[in-house]
Amino acid sequence: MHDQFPPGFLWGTATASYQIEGATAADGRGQSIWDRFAAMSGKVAGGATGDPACDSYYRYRDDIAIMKAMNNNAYRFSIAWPRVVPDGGGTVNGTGLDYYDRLVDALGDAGIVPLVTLYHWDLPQALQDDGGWASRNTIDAFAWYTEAVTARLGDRVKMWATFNEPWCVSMLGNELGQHAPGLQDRAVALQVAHNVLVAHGTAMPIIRAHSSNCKAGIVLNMTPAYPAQETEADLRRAALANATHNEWFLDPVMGRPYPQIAWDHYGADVPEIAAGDMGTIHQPVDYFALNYYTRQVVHDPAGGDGKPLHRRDDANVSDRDWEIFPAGLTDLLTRLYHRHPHIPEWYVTENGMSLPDRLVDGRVRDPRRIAYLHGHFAAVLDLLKAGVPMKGYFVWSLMDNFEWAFGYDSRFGLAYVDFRTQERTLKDSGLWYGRVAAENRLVAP
Ligand code: IFM
Repeated sequence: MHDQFPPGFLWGTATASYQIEGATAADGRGQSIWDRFAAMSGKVAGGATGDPACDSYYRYRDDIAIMKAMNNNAYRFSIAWPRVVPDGGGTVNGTGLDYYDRLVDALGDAGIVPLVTLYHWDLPQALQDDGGWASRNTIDAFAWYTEAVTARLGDRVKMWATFNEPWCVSMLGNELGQHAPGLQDRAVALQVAHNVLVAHGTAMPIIRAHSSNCKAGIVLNMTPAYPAQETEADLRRAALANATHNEWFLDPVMGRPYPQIAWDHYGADVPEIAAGDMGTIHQPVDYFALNYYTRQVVHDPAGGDGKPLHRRDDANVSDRDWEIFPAGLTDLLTRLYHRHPHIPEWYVTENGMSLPDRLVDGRVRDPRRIAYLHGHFAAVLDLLKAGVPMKGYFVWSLMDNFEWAFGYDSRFGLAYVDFRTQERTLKDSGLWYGRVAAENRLVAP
């Protein structure tokens, strides 16, 4: 049937440790760069921090109950490095690992496949004090941490991602200063980006050594750039935006050099590349994992009215001002699949919409989120028709959580969280998603 997904399709949600766990001082956890950053005045809306977030360190069974209520068969979460190696590179904290042991076992009991991300932004502060990702010592520390995690969980976890969204790790945190560690230095940001990719390549064989027959890869966030007009200037601008935001991270993973147009654009800020780095980065991946939310529409300010356009004025947008554009998902993955047809499995590892949800009489009506997801699931059906081997979809997010610099004001969850009581309530979108997952087909909104 045309609205049916293939048997075995993974339907899940995604979260990240700092965004949901809380318990930032429990059981020997060390400080992360997000603890430090959030404590600084003016960095996070409302002065919010990741404590207690959704208190998932203690309430993970409630979280799994929500997954079950949505008939999910998969869950993507991340591990907090400072729980496992509190000072980044030294002693492994077995008690911190115990938490993930319990979580993985409970997911197994519930019949839910875990996809574990090793790094979703909570770098141990001790490593940042030593230069952070701009220092190559952090690559070694990441290898050590990967070893500890995969040796403990590799028998049960068979899907691994090294990093979530290296663009955010490097550029948002070190060039734009909007995320931890809050630096504004392009040269540092580009060195961070390079070292993160080297750390990815270094970690891949370690994962495989401890987790036989696993699937391993990296999660990239891509925001495809479209020219505002088909002028030469706008087309060039779009090519540059695609190169800096998307291809800079994908190309080396796929064995290509950094895109020349971006390399030229960055001039003296380009990273130092040690002998052998590009080979290290280029490890075979078992899947392609894309986080897709929106597109960017770019315009050369010199070629028109003098202002850069980030979206069309008439665009349909979320409360974060992100244009809703499911066709971008189809365009992007079709193009990428033709370029990398050897990759056997393709996933959307994040997609979702922030809305100013309200709980009224025990119910959250969020038809716009349902329409958003419906549009993007339909895009996946189009991809399947076009022959792209789509294998699963992880909605961002399981529940409302700590949305980084936006604190708790930006709600992405399929479950509403009352942050005063920690009560979780499935939104209309979560109920609808439960039907999609149960029937494995695109249910009408
Ligand atoms: O909340 C984030 C997540 O941590 C990474 N991807 C985008 C989400 C929404 O902003």
